[in-house]
Amino acid sequence: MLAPRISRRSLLQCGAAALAMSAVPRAAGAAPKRDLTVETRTLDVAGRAARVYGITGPDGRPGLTLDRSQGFDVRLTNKADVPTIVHWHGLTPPFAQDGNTLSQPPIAPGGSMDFAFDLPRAGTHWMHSHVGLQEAQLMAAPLIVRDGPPQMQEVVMVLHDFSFAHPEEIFERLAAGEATHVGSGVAASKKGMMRMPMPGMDGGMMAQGDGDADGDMPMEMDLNDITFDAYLANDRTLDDPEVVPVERGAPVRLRIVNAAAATNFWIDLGAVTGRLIAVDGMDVAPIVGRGFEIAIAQRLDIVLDVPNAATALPIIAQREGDVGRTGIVLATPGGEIPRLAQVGDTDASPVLSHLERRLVARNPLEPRDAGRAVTVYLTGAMSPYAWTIDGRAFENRAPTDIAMGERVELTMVNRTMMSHPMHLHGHHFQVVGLGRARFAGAMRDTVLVPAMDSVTIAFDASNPGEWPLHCHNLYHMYAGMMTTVRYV
Ligand SMILES: [Cu+2]
Repeated sequence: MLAPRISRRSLLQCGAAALAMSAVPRAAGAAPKRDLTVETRTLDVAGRAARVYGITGPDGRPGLTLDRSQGFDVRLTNKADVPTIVHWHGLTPPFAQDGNTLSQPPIAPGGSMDFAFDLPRAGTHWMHSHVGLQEAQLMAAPLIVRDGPPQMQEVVMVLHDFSFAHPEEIFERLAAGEATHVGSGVAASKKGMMRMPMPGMDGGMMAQGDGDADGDMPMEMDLNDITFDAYLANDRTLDDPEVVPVERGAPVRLRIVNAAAATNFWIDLGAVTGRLIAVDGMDVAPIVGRGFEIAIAQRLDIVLDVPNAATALPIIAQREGDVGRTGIVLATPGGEIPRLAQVGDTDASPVLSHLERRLVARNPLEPRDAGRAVTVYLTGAMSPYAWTIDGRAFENRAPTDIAMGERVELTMVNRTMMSHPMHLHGHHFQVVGLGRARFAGAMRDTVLVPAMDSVTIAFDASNPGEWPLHCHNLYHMYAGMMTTVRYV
């Protein structure tokens, strides 16, 4: 870690930030308290019953849709058979309400916990268990924050990877070094070439990727250390997808959440072109295309113009390095719903963060010199199955200490042969570097650090706590790939 360099200016800003925080009135309470319930449910996955979890909102639907002005005023009740805590992924609450295992104790079965904090901005977010491997059993749901009435029809699409094998069993088999695919659960890793174009996906998008701009030689990387039995969109497989009625000749806002435990996807809009307008709930200058990458835990907001015709528009998500896919269908009145195969014709290419350099935040960080620069190394391997940060598992972590008010630049250097979707709790950060390239990119909360590559993020330390920084591949996190960034 570099020694901190704190300028007088950043000290002044620190004081101003503290004042501003205490002066903001809390809007929560403007609307009635919302009930959220964690429960177990039975899901039909391709004709077979599966016992999974769910998080249900006051209207009986998964998750919550809120207006920013209402604040976050929620009672979370645990009706599942296991202790749990739910993290509000994409929101930046005070530390004690973040819903991670450091910020508060788990809620016992039958218990409940209240949350109340402001919602400073709108966005497509989600919620998920932060205990053990519960998220892999679908303890996750959308968390949509609007700013006023919707401008157009909105469709939420939540992606999952699903196995009939219990996630603990999958993890044990990974840890035991099992590398053959037996029934469901664990498979030998797929190899993919880094810096490779994306066949079958939108050429216009990939043509402007970073290519070999870093001068990197093409090399083999590991993809997908787990094979799943099914990929779900809004809990359904492609043989019986959700069909969403949409108006002909009108725009639709797709809010896509990658809630998968261990899968990066490519979104394929098929015949229509979309405009990507937000990533991780944070607005970006629109990017036009038909294929978009979405790493684990990330979100994409895409506006589509539905043709003025009787039509059906499949929105497909295909797993990187694999043929497995899922999706939903948008259909206008009279549109004929096509039969959709659950596998694509060819493996989708690796997700390599090509999109990242093209993204420009609508509301970037204020220009300011970083008062502190920190580097962490993403370490570990599939065999033996050990994923760490700076060579340390979470229980032996070395927290990164920063100071309130600082602009921090955090560089994550990936020394492994897999990509890692890295999530920092409690903050939105700006992506400012990928490999050797510097740029002013998107505001995000989760960024994919490609294999043997690096990503630099910048953020302002304005929300004190000991904030988890972890890989959002759930099995990597469970193996120990988590540390913290802390300040008071
Ligand atoms: Cu990882």
